[in-house]
Amino acid sequence: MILYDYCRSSAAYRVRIALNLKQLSYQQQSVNLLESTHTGTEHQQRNAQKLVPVLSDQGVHLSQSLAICEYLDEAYPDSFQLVSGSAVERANIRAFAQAIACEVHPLNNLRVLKYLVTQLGADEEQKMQWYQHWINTTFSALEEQLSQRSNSSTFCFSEQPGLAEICLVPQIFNARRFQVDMQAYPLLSAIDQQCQELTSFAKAHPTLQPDS
Ligand SMILES: N[C@@H](CCC(=O)N[C@@H](CS)C(=O)NCC(=O)O)C(=O)O
Repeated sequence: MILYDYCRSSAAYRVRIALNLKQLSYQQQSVNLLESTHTGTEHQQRNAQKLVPVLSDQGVHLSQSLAICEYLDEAYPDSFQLVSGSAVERANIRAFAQAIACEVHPLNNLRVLKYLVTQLGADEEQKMQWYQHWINTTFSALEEQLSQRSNSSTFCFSEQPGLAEICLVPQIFNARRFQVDMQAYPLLSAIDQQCQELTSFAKAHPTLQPDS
């Protein structure tokens, strides 16, 4: 497998964690977002959306990090399952993951931030305000959701991490980069801390990637 990756891409970070949790070996090929390598024709042929990550497996290019994670569970069912439990538990895991991947991340993506600055004239402070606003909106809801759990499991929903933490940990990394006060989110922070202690998460950290 080849992962077309970029160290600080949170969507690619998700897939690195997923591959590590499933103990699937992969090569990494860097697509440098800061040098706009993702907008070139070579990467466009892998993904018409010109985004990372792309996973190449069995001669096919797969895009969209959540679809890739679900693919990995389906194509490699004998390895660790990223979405597991009853139908209700699986729906809860997917909902948590999507709250981050579909509600926060698209609003704070590089191209959106660039558009705010270059087309709409936002300054650095306004860009930061925008970023923090959308993180805080969803993190407040997720913190509240976790505080209402009937059991206080180590991870979001159980004693093992999965798709929910795969989305949460990279988003917290980004939140810290953009100076979001994570003290407001003790439950999310505690889960992040637990994840950092696991090799699968630690190895996927942006600072440890070949292109970092
Ligand atoms: N929903 C997509 C998001 C992919 C995405 O937005 N990737 C970002 C990096 S985290 C990217 O390639 N950004 C390039 C840009 O904004 O120009 C996924 O989950 O894979």
